[in-house]
Amino acid sequence: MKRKCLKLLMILFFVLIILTGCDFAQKIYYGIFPTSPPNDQPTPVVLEPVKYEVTVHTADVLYAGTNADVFITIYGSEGQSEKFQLDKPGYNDFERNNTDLYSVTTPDDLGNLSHVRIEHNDKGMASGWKLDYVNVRNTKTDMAWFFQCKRWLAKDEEDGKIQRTITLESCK
Ligand SMILES: [Ca+2]
Repeated sequence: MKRKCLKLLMILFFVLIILTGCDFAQKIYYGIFPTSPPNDQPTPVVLEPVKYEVTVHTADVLYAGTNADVFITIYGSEGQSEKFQLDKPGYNDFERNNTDLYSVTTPDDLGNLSHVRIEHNDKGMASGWKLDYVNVRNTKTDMAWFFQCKRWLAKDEEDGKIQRTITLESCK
């Protein structure tokens, strides 16, 4: 009985010292009763969706417009987007000398953009398309990247390609 009391008193004594913030007592206490090991589980990745504003300008030359379906994939230092179709329902997209605005959302920020891949599916009559430029703006940071092309995406023009990879310096 006496021993139990003594133990209890000692514990109370330590608790009191700890509560009063004595370093030495805390060291002894944690020496006897080590705290649980640190939680080494990785912190979960928090995704922050980012909306990109995509501006597409079709060149001002004869037959530059297209009725084919147009797609874009955006590449950056932090990853790439899915392949988005650029289409406004009930609107005739990609006509000669038109500037068309689209909005796409990625699950996370793509970082510093390096290039875009733009392509169409050759659908419809005279589907060749002459693309002037694509501008992509991160609406969260307001950073923008200008991708100049000034080339045909047409099976019967230039090299016959209907997809182009546009960097900040070239359109291939
Ligand atoms: Ca449309």
